Amino acid sequence: MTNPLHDALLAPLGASDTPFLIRPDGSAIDGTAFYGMACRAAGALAERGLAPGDRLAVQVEKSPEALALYAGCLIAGVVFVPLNTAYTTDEIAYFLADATPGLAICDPRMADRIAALGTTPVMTLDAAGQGSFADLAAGLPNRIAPARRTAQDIAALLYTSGTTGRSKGAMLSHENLLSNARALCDLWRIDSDDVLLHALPIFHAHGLFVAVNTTLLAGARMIFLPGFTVDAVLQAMPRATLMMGVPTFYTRLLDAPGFGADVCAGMRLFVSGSAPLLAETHQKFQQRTGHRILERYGMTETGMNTSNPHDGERRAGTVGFALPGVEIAITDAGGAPVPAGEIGMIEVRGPNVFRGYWNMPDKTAEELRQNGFFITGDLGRQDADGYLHIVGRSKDLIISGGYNVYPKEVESVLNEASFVREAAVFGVPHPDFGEAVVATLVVEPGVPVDLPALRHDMSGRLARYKQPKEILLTQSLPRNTMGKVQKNLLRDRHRDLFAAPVSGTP
Ligand code: MCA
Ligand code: AMP
Repeated sequence: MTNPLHDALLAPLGASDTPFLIRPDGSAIDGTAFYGMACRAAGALAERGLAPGDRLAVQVEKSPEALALYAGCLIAGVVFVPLNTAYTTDEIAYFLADATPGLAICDPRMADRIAALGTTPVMTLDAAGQGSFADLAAGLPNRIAPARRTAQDIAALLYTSGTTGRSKGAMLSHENLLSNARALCDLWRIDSDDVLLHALPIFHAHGLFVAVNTTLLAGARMIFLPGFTVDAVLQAMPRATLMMGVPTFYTRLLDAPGFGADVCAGMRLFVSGSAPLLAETHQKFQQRTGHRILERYGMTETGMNTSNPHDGERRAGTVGFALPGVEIAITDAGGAPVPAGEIGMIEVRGPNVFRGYWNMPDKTAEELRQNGFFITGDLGRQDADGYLHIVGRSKDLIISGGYNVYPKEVESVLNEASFVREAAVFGVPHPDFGEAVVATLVVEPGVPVDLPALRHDMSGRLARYKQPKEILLTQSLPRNTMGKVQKNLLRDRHRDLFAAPVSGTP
């Protein structure tokens, strides 16, 4: 192989005249046309001086052209660095300084602000696939020789939020991505007859690698929606066979009166992940549609680790078994395996485990053991039949609608307000997002409280989904004898803040 991901995922498209991407209006882009778009993108990166191993930062709306940027990077050997479209300029500044990309491609609305950072040359691509990058690519050849890459070369750098508030770039190799796509195609029986209903964002591992790489490897096709809306998904579902989503997708569908077995008649598989799927949602979904959602478990650093079976029992409230080739260990504080059935830290080893954090050897050493096991920060246990149950997290993390929020990052921004003596950020149950971000502030005596100003400040600095859905004021925070804020008590105290009837109740 000269370039593992190109050869396995993209080269077959170059000779395919069947549809690959289907737009919401039903118009299609066939394999050859998409391969041409990817080659032109690769050519444009070379024109801009990017060489194999250089990074490309991308913050653009979802579109076929945006996906062609990813494919173009694979062809050019350029490391793809996708960024959430919700990130503010402040957040982007950090990623550009850390990844030092040779080019940033962004929506025209962000271009001036990103250019003003002065760190990175900027080109544009809008939601319709237009912009200065598209103009440059348009005139270039439909074919280009793929750059030589080895299985260990880095294909993508994906940022995950860090417990200390600083995001970490997970380096993912060709082998990481390809081995995971192979395991999933096999396990979920994805083949060229499949039509994936793609409504996830393509700047995270779920929508990009789990969904797109498996579709490419299987020679399948995708109905490519710009985002998730219940109406668009209901409209497209009768033409699809497979959907992957976060739990919020499924609870929102269950809330839609038009959703039921009829719409799902052509579907063969629904997959859920990125956040816990309530057993209740699993059961309601089965009652309403006859389908048992297949839940799986993964991380940015590892891709997918475990999955419920395609053919055997899909057990609600569990994430199934280790993928073929992947090992799971449940360990105690010292890293030794706990007795069978007991709760411990979930550790993962296999060809899916990333190459380390970009520029952060110390963080890598903390989380990736010498023996190859990655310490996930998730707590779990295996039941008597071997199904893995995720029972909690040792990391202080909130997962809201499938997006990760590290409280520390939000607390740092809140603590800067003059009237805030101390902030504590935690997650509480939310009927739509699973968990919602809540902040409790201890107020500085004598300083006037100005919540609108605080919210305004946050909106320039933190992506919308990280901003607290509720801000509460308090006299003091509960602490343990060591002086540490007891977030579990705060969570318990405020767990009914967003209480509402469970989604999907008939
Ligand atoms: C939007 N908002 C959110 C979220 N999304 N707030 C909290 N959590 C969120 N996830 C904000 C909006 O800015 C808006 O704020 C308000 O909430 C309502 O927005 P709404 O229109 O309802 O949101 P939406 O645009 O419909 O988005 C909801 C969504 C989206 C479709 C669930 O969040 C989504 O696509 N999530 C998928 C995330 C994902 O792909 N995760 C995979 C990570 P306001 O009203 O104040 O303006 S990869 C991963 O975790 C690993 C590898 C794995 O295992 O998969
Ligand atoms: P990320 O850092 O965005 O890749 O998020 C990874 C985290 O999402 C994992 O460490 C888990 O805490 C969580 N996660 C992913 N899938 C599931 C699942 N099926 N059930 C519970 N948590 C999950």
